[in-house]
Amino acid sequence: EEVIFSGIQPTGIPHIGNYLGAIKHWVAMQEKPATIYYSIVDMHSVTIPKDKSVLQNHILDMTACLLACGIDPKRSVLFQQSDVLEHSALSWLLGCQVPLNQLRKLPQWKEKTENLKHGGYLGVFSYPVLQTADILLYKTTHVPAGEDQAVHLELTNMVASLFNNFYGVFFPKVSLFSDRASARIRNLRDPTVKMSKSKGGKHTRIELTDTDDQIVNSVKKALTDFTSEVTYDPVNRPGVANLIEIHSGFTGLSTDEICQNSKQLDTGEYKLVVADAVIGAIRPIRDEYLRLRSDEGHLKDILRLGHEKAQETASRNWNEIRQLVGMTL
Ligand code: AQP
Repeated sequence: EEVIFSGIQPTGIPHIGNYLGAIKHWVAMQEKPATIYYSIVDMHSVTIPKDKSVLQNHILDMTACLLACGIDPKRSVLFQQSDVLEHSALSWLLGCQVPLNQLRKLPQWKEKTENLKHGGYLGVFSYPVLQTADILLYKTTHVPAGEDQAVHLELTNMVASLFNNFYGVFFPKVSLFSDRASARIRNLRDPTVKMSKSKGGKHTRIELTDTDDQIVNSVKKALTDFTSEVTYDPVNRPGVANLIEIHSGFTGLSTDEICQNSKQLDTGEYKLVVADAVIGAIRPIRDEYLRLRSDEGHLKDILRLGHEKAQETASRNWNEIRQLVGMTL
């Protein structure tokens, strides 16, 4: 049986990178005959602590956004990670078999600790282990996520086989489902880094709730280069390639088709075509978000229902894991 799991941090309104790299596929996967879990991973988001009300609002924002994008709570179990304590329990157990050198190698850790005198935080260091537990707790077989997650999935499979080898086969092999073309949308002002919810200022990203004007403005300000033709060359023209990938993600056109169709345009004119495609796709999401966000009671009900369903599987699997390990008498 196919089990799909993926998570997103409540660290702000999701941007078009989150949408094209992950959420779009989450929605599409609901057509499959699979059991599906989508988690708002608040435990991960507290690796960078924030005010209490900020986190609360971000959780509700994310819930409303995911529903507005088409996550259907009847098809998918949509839940808040910290509601299910077994994530932390399994994380501990798996962490006991994770070699530190594997974690030290991960790009995430290197980036976030570079300038810290005290050497960095334990939560940031071990968060890939918690992520591994998130996935394995539901005996997941497929994870739809951006390409940046490939190294973490490798770790997940490594940890799963360490466990399986020692305690007996329990966890299945996990595959990453990632769409190459839109797997890594870049920061609009600096196409050498990825678009991010919490890093980078104004006009570096397009959020799913941006107004039409904000979208046009951000696309117009996107960093390109001094060549006026529209060509797809991610190595030498990363800014233009990023716009083409965004355009492709929202229209389904291939990068070749886009370049063919844009032969008469310079990059300035092409930006307006891209902005139009983004606006067309985002407007209904934004409208639905605003409608849903005004009813917090409804959002909380959906998370409560998701918790009940996720908890059922989590409790059952955790119990079996405890038996395998010898923790039940
Ligand atoms: N730029 C991106 N392009 C494609 N996919 C992306 N994802 C993130 N950024 C891009 C995918 O979105 C999903 C959710 O990500 P997350 O919330 O767990 O955290 P993140 O990867 O750290 O994303 P952000 O937007 O950069 O958040 P912050 O700023 O909080 O760190 C994942 O599937 C990810 O692959």
